[in-house]
Amino acid sequence: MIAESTHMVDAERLTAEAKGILAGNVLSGGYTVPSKKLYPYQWNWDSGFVAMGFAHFDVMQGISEMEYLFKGQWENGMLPHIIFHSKKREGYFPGPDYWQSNKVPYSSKEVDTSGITQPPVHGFVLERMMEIAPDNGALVEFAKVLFHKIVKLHRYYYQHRDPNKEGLAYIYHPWASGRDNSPLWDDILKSMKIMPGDLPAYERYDNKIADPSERPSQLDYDCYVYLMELGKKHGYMGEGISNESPFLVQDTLFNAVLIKSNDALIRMGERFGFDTGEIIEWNNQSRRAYDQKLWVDELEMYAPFDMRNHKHIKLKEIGSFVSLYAGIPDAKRARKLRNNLYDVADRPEGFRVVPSFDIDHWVFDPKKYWKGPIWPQMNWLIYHGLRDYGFMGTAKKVKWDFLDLVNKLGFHEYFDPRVAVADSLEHGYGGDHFSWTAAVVLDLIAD
Ligand code: 2M8
Repeated sequence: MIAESTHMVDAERLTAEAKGILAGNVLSGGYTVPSKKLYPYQWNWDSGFVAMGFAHFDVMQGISEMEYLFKGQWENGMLPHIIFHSKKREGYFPGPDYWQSNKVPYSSKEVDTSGITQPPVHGFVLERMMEIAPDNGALVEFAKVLFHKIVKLHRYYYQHRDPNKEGLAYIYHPWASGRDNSPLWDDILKSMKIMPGDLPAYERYDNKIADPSERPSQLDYDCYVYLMELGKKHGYMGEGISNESPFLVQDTLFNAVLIKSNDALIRMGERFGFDTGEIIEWNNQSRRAYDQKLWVDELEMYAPFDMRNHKHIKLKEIGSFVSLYAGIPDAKRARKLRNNLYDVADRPEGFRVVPSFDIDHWVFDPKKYWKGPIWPQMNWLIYHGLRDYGFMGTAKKVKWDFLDLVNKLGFHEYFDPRVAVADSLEHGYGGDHFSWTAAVVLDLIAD
């Protein structure tokens, strides 16, 4: 047992369970699904965390995870958010038959994929894997190859997702943010004018497999499909999208993750003797642009920028804290960010950290997906950021609140941040036997 403040966590049991979940979610010997029923294919940023989890007990499987993921990389460099290694209809919408990536000339020639991307965690994941398994020669050789594929991915963002050459990449779909139905996107989605006939007929499965009250609404889904149709019309890239998409956002989480992965690539590139000049240039500009453009004084936080409507999305939301992990804020701004977390943790009604959305906002919903619950991989990112800035007390709280939830409620997709409610429940929310939950638990316990 590890005792940390008020938390008692059975580290041995959690470690054994986590390894079992990861191993149990591997398909065809090669790649891992996030959760067998709900998400039956390979997901981009999930697999990053999964590879890191495997590095703790089966490095070759971690390497395989990344190899399978990058089979889906498009010839233009883009790494899609879902890789469909299996052609079977697996009970997930939208599947390969919807995206039709095989009709796009510059898509992957090896596998079918989706047409949008997700936060580029791969650079810092690869570096973390080498920290976990420093003596593994196969991993180092693999890293030397993967390095170039990750650089190609980042080059795609800087060349094709940054029309004004600011150093900040845009996304054109909420799913690419990783935080699908965050209230951040509500105003943009509400402003979208969807006419009868704009959408193909489609059938959701997510709200039949998981509790529909925890999932995004039908209106949200219509907007998601509308944006996918727009992507499809333009081959999922180019000016057609940046000119037409009602959703065009420079996101806090996405760009912080890109910057952190650039940092990792620079360090790895120097170690391997590769030229890192291009990455250093990207990163200097990105770091400056993030800090200058995305900071919003009245929130005392960073906020995403809505490029279509030329304004910040002024809401307090979890993505902003990932800037700490990327080392973006100076000491003063970092303290302001940390104070936001203090504020939540000190509430008399009792909250575990980190809720994914502003607990004082009227749309905060502690049960509903990205509108309030605690997410495993987010706590991992924020824990490391706080630690890097020396905020040890808050960092520990972020780590142990999460481990405590898993210890009590199991390896779920996300969790209720209200202490009294979570303590009265028997399980977490969303999918169970969840891969990134297992991966993050392994890494945090070993930390
Ligand atoms: C969730 O997103 C997918 C679409 O990508 C969905 O709801 O169907 C998000 O939490 C996303 O961040 C995550 O990568 C994915 C798989 O775990 O599920």
